[in-house]
Amino acid sequence: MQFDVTHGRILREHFGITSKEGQIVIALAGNPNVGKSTVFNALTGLRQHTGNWPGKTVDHAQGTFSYRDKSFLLVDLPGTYSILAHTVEEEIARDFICFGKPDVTVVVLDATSLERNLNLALQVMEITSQVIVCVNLIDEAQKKKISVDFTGLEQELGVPVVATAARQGKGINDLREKVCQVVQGLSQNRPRQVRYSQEIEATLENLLPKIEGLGLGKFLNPRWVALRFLDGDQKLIQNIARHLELQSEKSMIREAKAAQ
Ligand SMILES: Nc1nc2c(ncn2[C@@H]2O[C@H](COP(=O)(O)OP(=O)(O)O)[C@@H](O)[C@H]2O)c(=O)[nH]1
Ligand SMILES: [Mg+2]
Repeated sequence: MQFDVTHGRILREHFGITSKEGQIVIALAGNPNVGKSTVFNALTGLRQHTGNWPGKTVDHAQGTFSYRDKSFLLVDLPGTYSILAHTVEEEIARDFICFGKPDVTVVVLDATSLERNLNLALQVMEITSQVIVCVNLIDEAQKKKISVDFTGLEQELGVPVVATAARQGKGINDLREKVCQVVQGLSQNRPRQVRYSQEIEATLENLLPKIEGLGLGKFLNPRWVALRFLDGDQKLIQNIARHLELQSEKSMIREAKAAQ
C-alpha cells in the first residue's frame, strides 16, 4: 500500500467512521436514486449499520466486506447532484472525500442519464485520482435501447469504468476487482481535468506552487484546492487549515509516543 493508513484512520474519526487497522476505505458517491444503496447492499450484505453524520441530521451508513483476504469499509455518502457544498449533504460528501482520505471513491451513475450524472464524476475526479466510475442500471438502459460505449468512456475519463445492474448483482464482482486494482496502484488513473478559461488557467498556474507547498498529500489535488481558493470558498479554506492543524497535532502526538 502506498498510503498512510493510520493517518487516514485518525482523520476519519472526525466523521464518526472508525476503520480497523489495515482496512481499505471506500466512499460511495452518486446522484439520488442511481442505485447507490443497492450497490452498497450488494457489496456489504447485512454487515452494515446506519446512523447520522456527527452533528448533522443527515443519514449515514457504513458497512464492511472482505475480498481477496482484504477487509473493506464502505461509506455511503449522501446522494448529491454536485459536491460544490451548497447544501449540508454536498458539504458532507465533499469533506469526506477531501479529508476522510478514502482509499478509493466509487461514483455511481445512472446509465439512462449519463450526461447529467457525469457532472458529479468530473467534480470528484478534480479532487482525487483514486476514483472508479460505476455505471449502474444498465438493464434499464438496455430496455430503453441506450447503448453505452464503456471502453470509450473509460478512455475519455481516464479512470476505471464498471458496468452494473446492482439489483441483479451483475457487475458487482467486477467492481470489487477494480477497487483492488486501484488501491494496489495497479490501475493507471489519469482523471480527465476540466479546462477553464485562459485567464483562470493562468491564475491557477501562479497559485499552484504555493498550494503544493502546503503539504496536503496525494489525496487532495492541488489544482482543485487552487480552484476553490479562486472561488473564495471560505468554509473549505477553514477546513483545510483545521485539517492541516489536526494532521500536525496528531503527528506530534505520534512522535512523542514513539520517543517515550
Ligand atoms: N432495474 C434496476 N433497478 C435498480 C438497479 N439498482 C437499483 N435499482 C432500483 O432503483 C431504485 C433506487 O435505488 P437506491 O439504491 O435506493 O438508490 P439511491 O437513492 O441511489 O440509494 C430502487 O427501486 C432500486 O431497487 C439496477 O441495477 N437495475
Ligand atoms: Mg440511498
